[in-house]
Amino acid sequence: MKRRTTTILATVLAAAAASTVAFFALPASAETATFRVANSWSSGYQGEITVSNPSSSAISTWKVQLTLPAGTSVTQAWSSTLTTSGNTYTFTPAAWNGTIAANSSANFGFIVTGAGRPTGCVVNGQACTGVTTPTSSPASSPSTGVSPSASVSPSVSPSTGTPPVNGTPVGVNGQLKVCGNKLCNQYGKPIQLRGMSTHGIQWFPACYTDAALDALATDWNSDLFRVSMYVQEQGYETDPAGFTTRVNNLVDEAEQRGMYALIDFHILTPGDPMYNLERAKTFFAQVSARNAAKKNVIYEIANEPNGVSWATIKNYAEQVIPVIRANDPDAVVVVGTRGWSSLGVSEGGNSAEIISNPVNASNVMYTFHFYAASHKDNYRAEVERAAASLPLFVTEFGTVSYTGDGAVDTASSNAWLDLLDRLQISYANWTFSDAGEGSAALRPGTCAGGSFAGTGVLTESGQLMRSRIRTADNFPTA
Ligand code: IDC
Repeated sequence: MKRRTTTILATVLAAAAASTVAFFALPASAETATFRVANSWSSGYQGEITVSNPSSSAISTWKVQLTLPAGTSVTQAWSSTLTTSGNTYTFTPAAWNGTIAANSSANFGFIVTGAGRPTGCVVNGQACTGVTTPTSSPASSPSTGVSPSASVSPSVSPSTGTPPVNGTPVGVNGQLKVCGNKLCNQYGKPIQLRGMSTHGIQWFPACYTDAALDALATDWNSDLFRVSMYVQEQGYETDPAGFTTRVNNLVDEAEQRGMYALIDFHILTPGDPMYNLERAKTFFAQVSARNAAKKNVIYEIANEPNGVSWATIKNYAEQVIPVIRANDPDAVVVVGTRGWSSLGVSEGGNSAEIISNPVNASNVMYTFHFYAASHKDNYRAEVERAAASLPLFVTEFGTVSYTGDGAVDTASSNAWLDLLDRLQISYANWTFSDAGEGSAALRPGTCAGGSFAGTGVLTESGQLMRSRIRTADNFPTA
């Protein structure tokens, strides 16, 4: 799955060595645009353009026009709006990156089908002229004398991945794969991952520090860390680049500790995943390109669809999954289900609609969520039935009511966890946070206090979950 990172020149410099980058320099004090290949695969590549403003005054907008050779086309773009006319691809700013301050830059990315590199580039109406400079010091001046300061954006460089830490969940299990109705490890043996979910990362940044992740990995023995990136409610839609970076950083934090990271695109209201389809494509193109080399990433493409049919969810999944697969062909993808990921039960349905009409993709699992004080025997019976036919992943559950608050229902929680253990269904508990609600594992004020280990910081829910999660995994290795 690991792809070589290449930075390749456009235009006449296409044959240059992979360690060069093109600066399409304009006259001094005008904008420049830098093209690079952020990632590539057999059928295409991910391109990235940085528009730089080396002048001492802000520019109010930009437009980049690329020409591609026949047989090569741009199929999607992010952080910009794409229009296509013949083989000319015009990129204009997204809502937030039109203005470029003095000595600053804007960045956008796109997916290309076909191998051809751009044969022409125009920035704000002026032809680009390529000048080479070594990538080893991308901020150094090219020979034209136009300062390319801030001309290479760090945002979409693929991460090479950290070697798995011996004896950790990722170190033992390696790259995961769906086999039959189970989640299997690198030895093809079924395993169960047990861990915790963040609360909304927009609200609780102090809960996801190094010390917090250390406690999860070494005190809780957590196998899994779910990163809940809300899309609405002050989440991703307000700052796509910023949230993408935060998610990537948390993926790295989990990897360094040998934990799997479940990247949760936390749609909730509105419940129709199609409302966020373009955002999902943009987000997953970026995180899958950046994290393709890693073994610890699992993608959860829609937290809780609600008020929509299974056909709509399936349609969404079949548009988002190829975006991930283009970059990271072997990663496990988890698909939300109807009725707040209840397999349809909370909206009067059941798993039969999925079993008879599954997502047209391999290596996928289906989401089931429950809140133990609200969802009991009839939901457990449905999970047991569904698990005979579908690979299930409990990417979120609470020990309390579906509001996320109220008292812990210990009997129902234990009945659920016993069932999940028996069926080897992986789970993440809502939430590893100090929110003032019954589902939070940490007492209010814990995160500001900065120490996370032990039972003294835990709520009743936290104590129950830590005791369930920290028991030995005994992952099979042969
Ligand atoms: C809840 C949070 C709460 C927040 C609310 C709205 O616990 O603090 O105000 O979301 O953002 C889910 C959702 C999850 C909910 C959780 C509890 O996936 O976002 O979190 N829940 O209500 N589905 C069922 C329950």
